Amino acid sequence: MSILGTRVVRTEDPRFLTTGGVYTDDVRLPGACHLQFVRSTVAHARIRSVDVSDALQAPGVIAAFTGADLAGLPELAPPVAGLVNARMSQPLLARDVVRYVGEPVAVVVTGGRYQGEDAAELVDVDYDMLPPVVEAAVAAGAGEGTAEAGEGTAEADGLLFPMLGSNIAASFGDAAALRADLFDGCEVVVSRTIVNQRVAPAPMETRAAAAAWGADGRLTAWIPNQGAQGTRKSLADMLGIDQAHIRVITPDVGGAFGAKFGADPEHAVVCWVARRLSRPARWVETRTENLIGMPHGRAQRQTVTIGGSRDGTVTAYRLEILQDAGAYPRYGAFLPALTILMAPGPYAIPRAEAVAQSVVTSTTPVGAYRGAGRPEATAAIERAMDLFAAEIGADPAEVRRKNLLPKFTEPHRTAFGALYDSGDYAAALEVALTTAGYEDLRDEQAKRRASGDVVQLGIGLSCYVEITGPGAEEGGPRENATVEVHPDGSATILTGTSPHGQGHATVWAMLASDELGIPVDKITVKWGDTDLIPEGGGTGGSRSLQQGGAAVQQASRELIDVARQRAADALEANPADLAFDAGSSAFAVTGDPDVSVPLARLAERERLFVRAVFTAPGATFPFGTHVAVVEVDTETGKVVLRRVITVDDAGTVINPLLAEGQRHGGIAQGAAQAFLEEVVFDEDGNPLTASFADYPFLSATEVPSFELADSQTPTSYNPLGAKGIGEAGTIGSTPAVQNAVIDALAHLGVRHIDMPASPQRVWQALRSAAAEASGHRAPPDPGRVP
Ligand code: MCN
Repeated sequence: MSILGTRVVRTEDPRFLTTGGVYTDDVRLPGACHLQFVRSTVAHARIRSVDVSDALQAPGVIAAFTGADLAGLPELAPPVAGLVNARMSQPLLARDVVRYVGEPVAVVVTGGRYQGEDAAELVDVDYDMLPPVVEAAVAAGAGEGTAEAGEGTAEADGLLFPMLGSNIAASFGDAAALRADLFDGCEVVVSRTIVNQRVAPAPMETRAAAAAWGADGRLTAWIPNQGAQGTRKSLADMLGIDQAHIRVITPDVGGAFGAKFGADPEHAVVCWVARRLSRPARWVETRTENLIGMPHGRAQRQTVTIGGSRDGTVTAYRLEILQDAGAYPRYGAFLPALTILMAPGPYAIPRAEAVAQSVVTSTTPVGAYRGAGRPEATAAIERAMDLFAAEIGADPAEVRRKNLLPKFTEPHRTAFGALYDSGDYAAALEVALTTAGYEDLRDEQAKRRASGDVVQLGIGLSCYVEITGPGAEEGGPRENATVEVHPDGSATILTGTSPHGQGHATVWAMLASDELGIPVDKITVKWGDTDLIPEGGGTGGSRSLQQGGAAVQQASRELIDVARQRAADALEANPADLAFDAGSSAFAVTGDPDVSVPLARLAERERLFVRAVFTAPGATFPFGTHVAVVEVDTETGKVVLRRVITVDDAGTVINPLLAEGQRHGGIAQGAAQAFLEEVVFDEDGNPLTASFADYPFLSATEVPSFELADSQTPTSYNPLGAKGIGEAGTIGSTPAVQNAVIDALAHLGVRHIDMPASPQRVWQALRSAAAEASGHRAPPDPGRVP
């Protein structure tokens, strides 16, 4: 009987729960020196000088380096060449100009671990202040007509890279070509600018690195990452050396959430220092450094316009995006491309268009963060659907029901070029509503409204479709796996994916076990060592099971083919007369089961392994519906999340325990964006959320037990029938919770509250609505302080 689809418990956990993991900071590296970065304390300034002479006298200091020392090294180039302005690259240590608070300016190297913090204080950086550009909208407008701006004047105009004449890092679509007649014929048109705020990935393990150069001139770098092979490439690019000279090892990773792909300038500096000083070097950042230095997520301002008829049919939708890319374009600058791709979501909207601009600002760079571009698309369309429903006085569930794409089993091409593989969006909505007891919830809400209860009930919906496993590889996205059977009856799997909480060691073993009949606990899964596994796409975009898992299955099947020939030789039989029985993990002659040979025995004389590459025809499109139920105190503005009910259809589920764990984590993370988390800068570009005292994140006490309904619509894009589940939670839950908060207050005239729906924002929205109802203007919003 197959173990696929069963709740096999994580084989990873006994180690984590007993001896604990081995994180980068735990890697033993005798004689290593320690790095402490000196970071910019101002958002935008020209560097007049950096004086490290006092720091060099401090106890334990071995060396100190500035941007000038690294002048010969390449810079960190923006990703996605051709789409993002390649000239907005980041020097490994700032040279002439700093562009955000936290930017590495110098590095102090010490023998003892904690000596660097004091020594770094002694580094004297003389800044010539330049005006910071904190707001993306201001950044977008700066530099118009100053293409040939002279030195100094352009900076005064608010340009981060004056020689480029503009802060625009990337543009998607042509804003000038937006159709003037898009909303013609609509009975109702609603438009609103909404904020998908900047959030911090805040992994439990901050960024770190350890590096040592061998006598052979090769570098070994231990870095927590989402794909050793991608990290090796980033390091090679920044250090200006060939990838063959680098070995990247991935120790245990304490959370990544999209933010540990590739490598950051700090990682490259650690490697450079180790070479320069001819001794191992290591670095681990503090929580504050992490909150201001690790690329943030989201950071979009969206203008949604939605139009249709009073019967609830949506006929036109427009999405205009302003992406804050932060000081140096990272993946954040490119993410609007994914937002646009998924703009219409699961709906059949006859006319839809979307455009975006990414701009640089004097703030921490923005990167990929769980969902990366897709949660922003869902948030926009789901808020728009509710705005439209409110305008026509319709039930939000009814409006969605009316506009969802009908069930399809053949791929469906959207107007934005996405090829949805399979979907039944209406079924997901109905299952979610039934599981939630939607009608009863509406009754309860009506009662509370009628009685004027101080605590009102809100019900929020979010229907989504997302893209998982996208890839630009020619021929289709792919991943490799090697499966080897050993003579002692155990097996080893090498994978190009890089789990950091997703449980691949368990599931990859399940997939091989299912084919080979070797027990899960006798299968070891290895990843994250570029010498052992030179190629691999890593873990991100919820690609791992559908490509990496499929490769494991494929390699296992091909291994049986290889073994069959050896079994035929051993048994002196015709290969075609042999049957492999996974139950006993042995080949036997058909009709004569006593003539058999165990699989493991076939590995005795010669190694028995197969490396396979699985290539997918394309990305897959998981979908679902989330329902959130909140209580909102209308006197204090406090939001309490009461229930979250979700349908997350990721095709065939291989291990429900792990898939549910992924949903739980994602839902919590997404909900936190809706009512809690926000990275805030003041008008000078100073980060105000630089510690966990100021940057709140969700704990188990703020969330209810999640109610997960099952739904599995297999995809034909891989033999497993699986789509990705790793990001679904963050995509569905955020708009559901936000919509629920607003829904609780809809009868009081509230139409929108930007995230996070903090007590202050909720209270302010109630006050504005009350003032509007009584014909008075509300006093101005006291500000976007969380
Ligand atoms: N799975 C399954 N059946 C399916 C789909 C998935 O059983 N139909 C299982 C898989 O076998 C795997 C897990 O669910 O064990 C997730 O698989 P998949 O959806 O392929 O996603 P990835 O493994 O590629 O994970 C990436 C995704 C992303 S992009 C982010 S960001 C993220 C996330 O996973 N960051 C995480 N989950 C995280 N979980 C933890 N603990 N920490 C992070 O940093």
